[in-house]
Amino acid sequence: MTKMNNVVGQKKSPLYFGARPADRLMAGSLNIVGVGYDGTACFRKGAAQGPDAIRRVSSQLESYSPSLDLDLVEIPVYYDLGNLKVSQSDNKDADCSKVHNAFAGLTRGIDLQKNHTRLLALGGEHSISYPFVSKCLQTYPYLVLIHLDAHADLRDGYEGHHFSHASIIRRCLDEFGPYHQLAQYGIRSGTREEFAWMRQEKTLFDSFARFSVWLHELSRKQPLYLTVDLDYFDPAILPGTGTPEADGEDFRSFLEILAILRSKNLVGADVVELAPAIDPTGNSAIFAAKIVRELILAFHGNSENDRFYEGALHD
Ligand SMILES: [Mn+2]
Repeated sequence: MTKMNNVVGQKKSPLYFGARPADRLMAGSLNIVGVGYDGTACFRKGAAQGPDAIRRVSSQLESYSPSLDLDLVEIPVYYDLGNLKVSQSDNKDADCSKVHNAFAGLTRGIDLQKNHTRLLALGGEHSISYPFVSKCLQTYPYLVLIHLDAHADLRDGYEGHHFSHASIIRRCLDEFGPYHQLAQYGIRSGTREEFAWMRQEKTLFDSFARFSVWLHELSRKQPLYLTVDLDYFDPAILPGTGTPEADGEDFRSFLEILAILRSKNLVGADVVELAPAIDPTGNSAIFAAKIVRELILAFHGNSENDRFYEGALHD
């Protein structure tokens, strides 16, 4: 059993560059929360070390993004709460429940929408997205879940685990209300049934051109949650993931997506499945830290957003 540090203040976890430490969710701000869990990873483990590997190299990056023309040192204060307390045992469903309970403790009584309190989760395997997405689905009846991944993740459980990293999107769909939407891009691996479902439900974009047009046409008020499984990227450029799939996306497509999302209403995001030890060059962790930088900046890319928050749309 591996014990991780509890949220905040742990001395062992470094902070993401520029973030202030916090021991609770900070209202009205972006809150980074790590979840170093990889209990259901079926092929190659190591994602438990993802959050701190990202933090450790983050200070080596430039704080300025030429793509977004934004700088980490110029945006409003953002916080890093450290890692949720997790455990890994033979009872994986119980371990996942502990992650969910730890997250529930962190967010109990918090109305994310009220002050536009935003979440950025660092995995960990993809199953850790569930409590974050679920909270945002509960908070925003019109949330759109945008899923960048090599894998469909639509199985109803995998290898006997209800909350497997291979079932994460299916688990999120369980929580969908009548107005929630799913949009998937980058998916190039899954079962015949998963692909049939995506075609039938029209959740999968198979061309970047169509995906970017769809993103552009989203209302600026529409609440969006972006889940980024790092195996979305070609394993030639980001080999440090547990289940790599050939023929992936490049960094450019991600930058173009964020260039659109910065002017939208991003309320939550996660970056998951970095398994740093699989890439002994260390490049994957640096790549992931840069992705996190772009995301932090994209959360702050629309200074006009504030005027939307008070009146809260759609409800
Ligand atoms: Mn994946």
